[in-house]
Amino acid sequence: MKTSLIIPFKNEVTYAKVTMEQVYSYLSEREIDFELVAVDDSTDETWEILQSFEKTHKNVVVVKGGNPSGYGKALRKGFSVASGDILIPFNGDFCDSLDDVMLYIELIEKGNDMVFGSRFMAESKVTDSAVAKEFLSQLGNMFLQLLFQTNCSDITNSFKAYRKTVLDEIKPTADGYSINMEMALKGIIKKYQYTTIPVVWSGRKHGRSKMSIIKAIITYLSTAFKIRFGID
Ligand SMILES: Nc1nc2c(ncn2[C@@H]2O[C@H](COP(=O)(O)OP(=O)(O)OP(=O)(O)O)[C@@H](O)[C@H]2O)c(=O)[nH]1
Ligand SMILES: [Mg+2]
Repeated sequence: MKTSLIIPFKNEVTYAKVTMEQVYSYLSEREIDFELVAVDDSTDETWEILQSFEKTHKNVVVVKGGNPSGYGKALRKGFSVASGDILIPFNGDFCDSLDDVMLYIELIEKGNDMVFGSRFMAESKVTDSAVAKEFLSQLGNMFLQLLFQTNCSDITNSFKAYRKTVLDEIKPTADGYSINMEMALKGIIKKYQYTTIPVVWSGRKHGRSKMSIIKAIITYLSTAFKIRFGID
């Protein structure tokens, strides 16, 4: 099966080259059938870095996101141009693990429709996280577990794998970060086969977060209730 990694970038001038190079060489060395889809909404030099990477590498697609920009819009744009059978959002600030990408691919190939990575399992390895943000995230995810009766302890994590056919059926609509929970929760409700594994996650070391916590909490809560009670 071919795997597309969808990598969103917004003003990640310190990460763009490093992330693309490391992901590309890791997957090439393992002879994975893959493509990298970078979706950019930057006002710094990130776009130029990505374009020059695209010119010198096979199986790399670099596209612009939406106007106005949004994380969810960027992922949807990436999904729409991706040619893989497995779609994996992978953060441009390189907080996710490539070894976990390999596990995701294996688990989808073994028959799962979706694979969720959790930062909150006993075997998860989380470093450099902002304590307050991690606490709120864990609390919010416990609430989601109860509301949706799922054993996934990290619904809001972006780093998951989906069969393309699942996302074609779900047709996510969120423009912001809540797209991650939208896809997972709608997939759970539609009874797709999924499994959750502990992941290795390390927080941003350069640049700035693009997420506003207050805005995210409000959007996450309203998205969760709408999905739970079928309001569209
Ligand atoms: N294309 C695009 N990418 C975005 C947008 N918003 C965020 N991103 C990227 O999505 C990824 C995740 O965003 P982050 O800002 O790291 O969010 P976060 O992980 O919650 O915040 P940190 O903990 O500070 O890393 C990064 O690679 C961003 O550059 C957007 O509107 N458009
Ligand atoms: Mg980040």
